[in-house]
Amino acid sequence: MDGSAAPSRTDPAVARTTVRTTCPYCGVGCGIRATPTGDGGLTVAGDSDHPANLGRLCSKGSALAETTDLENRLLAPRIDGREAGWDEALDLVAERFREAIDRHGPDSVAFYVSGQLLTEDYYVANKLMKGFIGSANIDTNSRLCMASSVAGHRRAFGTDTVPGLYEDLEQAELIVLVGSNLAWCHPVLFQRIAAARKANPALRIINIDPRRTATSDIADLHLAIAPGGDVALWNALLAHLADTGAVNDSYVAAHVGGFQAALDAARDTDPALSGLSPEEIAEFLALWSGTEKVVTIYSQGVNQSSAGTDKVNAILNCHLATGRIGRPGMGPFSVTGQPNAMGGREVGGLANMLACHLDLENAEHRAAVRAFWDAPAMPEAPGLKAVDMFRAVADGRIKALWIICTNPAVSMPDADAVRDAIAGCAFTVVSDITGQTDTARLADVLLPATGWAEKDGTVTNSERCISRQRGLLSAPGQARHDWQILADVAARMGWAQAFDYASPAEIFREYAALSGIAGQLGRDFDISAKASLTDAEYEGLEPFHWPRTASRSGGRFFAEGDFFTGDRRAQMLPVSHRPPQSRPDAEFPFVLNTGRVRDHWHTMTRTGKSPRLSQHIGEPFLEVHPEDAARLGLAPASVAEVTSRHGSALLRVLITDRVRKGEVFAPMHWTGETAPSGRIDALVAPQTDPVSGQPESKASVVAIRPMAPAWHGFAVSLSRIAPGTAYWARARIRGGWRMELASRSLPGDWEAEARRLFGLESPGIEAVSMIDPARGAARIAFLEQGRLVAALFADSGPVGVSRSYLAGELGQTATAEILSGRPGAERPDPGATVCACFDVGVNTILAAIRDQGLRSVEQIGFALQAGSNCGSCKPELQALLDSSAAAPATQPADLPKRAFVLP
Ligand SMILES: Nc1nc2c(c(=O)[nH]1)N[C@H]1C(S)=C(S)[C@@H](COP(=O)(O)OP(=O)(O)OC[C@H]3O[C@@H](n4cnc5c(=O)[nH]c(N)nc54)[C@H](O)[C@@H]3O)O[C@H]1N2
Ligand SMILES: Nc1nc2c(c(=O)[nH]1)N[C@H]1C(S)=C(S)[C@@H](COP(=O)(O)OP(=O)(O)OC[C@H]3O[C@@H](n4cnc5c(=O)[nH]c(N)nc54)[C@H](O)[C@@H]3O)O[C@H]1N2
Ligand code: SF4
Ligand SMILES: [Mo]
Repeated sequence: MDGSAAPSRTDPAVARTTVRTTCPYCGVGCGIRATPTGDGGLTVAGDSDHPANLGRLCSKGSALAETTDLENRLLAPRIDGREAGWDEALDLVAERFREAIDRHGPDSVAFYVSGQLLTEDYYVANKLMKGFIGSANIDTNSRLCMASSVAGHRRAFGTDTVPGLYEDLEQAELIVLVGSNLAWCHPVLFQRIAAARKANPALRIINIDPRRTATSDIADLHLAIAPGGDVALWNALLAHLADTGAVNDSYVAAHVGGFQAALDAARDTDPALSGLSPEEIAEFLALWSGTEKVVTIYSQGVNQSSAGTDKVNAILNCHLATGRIGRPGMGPFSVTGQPNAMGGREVGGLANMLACHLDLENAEHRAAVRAFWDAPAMPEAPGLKAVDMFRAVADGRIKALWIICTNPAVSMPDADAVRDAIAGCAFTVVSDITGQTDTARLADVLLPATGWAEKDGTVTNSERCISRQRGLLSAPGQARHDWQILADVAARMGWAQAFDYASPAEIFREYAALSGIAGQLGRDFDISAKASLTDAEYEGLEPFHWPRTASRSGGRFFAEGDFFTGDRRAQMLPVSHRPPQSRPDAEFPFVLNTGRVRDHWHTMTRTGKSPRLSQHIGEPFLEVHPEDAARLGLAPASVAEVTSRHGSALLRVLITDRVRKGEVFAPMHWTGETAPSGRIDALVAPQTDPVSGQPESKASVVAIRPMAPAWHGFAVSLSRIAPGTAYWARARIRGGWRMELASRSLPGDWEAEARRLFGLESPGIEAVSMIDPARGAARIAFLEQGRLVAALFADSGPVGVSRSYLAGELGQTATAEILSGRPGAERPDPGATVCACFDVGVNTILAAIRDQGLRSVEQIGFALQAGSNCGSCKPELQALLDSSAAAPATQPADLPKRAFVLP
């Protein structure tokens, strides 16, 4: 248990001036105006001058101020768990890497980095590994994220170019969202689409996703495709385009190769393999082929597949065949996940790339980069891709591993095996902002990095827009910038001169200069116009789209062809349907799909600190179709035990027809820190796409059965506890934590059990309780001088108390009705939070819809404020309106939280 107060920081040196910076979460890349409050905190608002968001922010961006305090922060280097000075830690890292390289060669070491690094950090890491250590064993979590899009772009365009711009969404007549839950994962882009639809009611929206999501709710057509069915659908489209004369013959003749082979492969594909009905397919084909201005947005439902690269090319084929690319309102649009996923691709963070979109396997490119860096060594073959890298760690080929800004013990497929591999590695270094992650806990050396509000550099968003991130709080404790840490290690390994950077501006200039050479070699990524920025100009750098050269400023690509292939033609690829690698069978009959929720970011090291963001969904869950649930004997809000060939998990059951029969969905966010039995990647198979090496995170096979615990529980506590029950999940609330529990054994003495759980052995803490041993139920509140310090509600089935009421009572003088677990009759129960910004609960919204006759999201905003700030909850508000209209008997929309808020 850990009840100690977080250290605080004051920043008297920082004037309270507003700083323009960029959101550190998703690839939309929203501009933010942040203002230090002088006491170590800050306030944030959307930057109305930033082209990505024009002032909008989503719930996560809006709540950034709740994530920058020093609770959980790593403030000093650690060696084997003890605090150490920087010199000792850096000497040790350099020595152990040098030793491994001398004894076993450069390929015995590896870096695993992240699309959340700034471009300058990333550039230095890549330069150190590829140019100086002389290995290509640097890979990044973008392998789990964007690798299939990168590979698909390179096969079709000759380079990794996103052709279009966000403004295409406003100009399109049809937007197709493939494997993208944009409403929750790129909320500001989703809001731009919602606004575009308002301005142009003719705009049509199609969503292709096996699940019905918040994004599907805006769609005119939701196609619940079979997992991995995408190539079959897009091949059907290509054949239809050819059959109906919709091919742009002159564009194809002038700029595209491979048309006939691609068409032949398409005609050979059975459209039924998409899992869609002939009527659904026909509607899609007619809309797509009949609408010139079409943008196809795609994301992880496409990339995270063992056929990911083929899915990407199947989509690109249709845009190339129609010439619908690089012109206003049309084009394929791969949206990036992380804030600098795109920048990482540009600096060559992947094991098979060099910097500035130059190719590692191209001798001319290699020689150019080597000369520019004056590099002593340069690998000629690609390094290990993420899944293979951790296999090499497991079998001892990698002797020294440096993990920076990512949490692979949680986020890699086969996560238990990855965790064991890291634990068993001869020498592991982890750079993070916190030491409290599943990965950091395994490090031999832990290095404290500065975080978002403290560091300076650039990021590139989904539309090739490069923006500045600017520090506005001082570095806490001894934390240092990632680029500095890397450069310091490089210097200690003997390369001081090549890594003698004084500032991110200096790194950026070097990078921009290298991009000029890339431009001369015929690459797309050229920002050489920025190579001689002064420090002051870098400080004031406005967001800009690449390329930036003497002759070109931003804009779209490929309207006039001019691809980056040898003959300047795009390539259409012959692709065929391949189902996911694991097929359900008698032992593992269900397909497990995984993804994200609205208010959490990956492994929650930041969003998990925010009470606001932790209220929307407080625990890991499993979406199960009602017929499957009935067959499996899974009750609503019970706990399911899910197993695969690789591991197991316990998850809260959410019964919903939003998933297809035989398929289940679970979020990726929970970890050893927040719900140890909810680590979903423990179940995910480490199978990959043969071209991109990207793991198939969306289609593993699993078995499911009820957990049947001895008791279920809900608890609130002022101090942070790890209950140790078979199932537990912990979420931040104001002033403390709330927990969901399930245990396999019934305690002999409930009060003693609860005291142990909360660490409240002191007799000075009074317990009031209601215990029903026959039913296996107990309600116990602990009071210190009348103030509620903790409470446990246990029952034989899922516990029906008001979570929001109990969370609000924590730390307050306890009232008589505290053991009832809900507010007295005079105070209505707001229910689970829907609007995080104004903390408006589902019951409040439903009551207002019913009692005030509200008909629209705007009316709800007017009446309750809900949805009127960031707007991220608007799809859920609409769903509540729809469900109220359909079933006036207060049966709300089937949102995950409904499983946890029992009537
Ligand atoms: N709130 C929030 N936003 C985020 C993030 C976050 O952690 N939280 N992370 C960011 C990052 S790094 C990324 S990469 C993006 C990811 O953004 P998205 O890709 O939009 O999000 P996911 O939920 O991973 O997956 C999208 C959808 O793919 C569907 N899908 C699964 N299998 C298939 C299939 O075979 N075909 C099709 N067509 N669809 C399928 C899933 O049902 C799911 O709804 O989000 C970014 N934004
Ligand atoms: N099953 C399943 N698994 C998935 C996915 C899925 O859809 N399903 N999605 C995959 C995708 S697309 C992605 S992108 C990955 C994401 O997975 P991860 O990258 O592992 O997740 P994060 O929680 O974002 O990890 C970032 C880490 O960096 C730390 N950090 C934050 N800022 C800084 C900084 O400035 N410097 C340093 N050094 N550290 C910092 C954070 O504290 C955190 O520990 O997950 C992948 N895994
Ligand atoms: S959409 Fe939200 S998470 Fe993404 S960049 Fe904008 S504010 Fe940040
Ligand atoms: Mo991602």
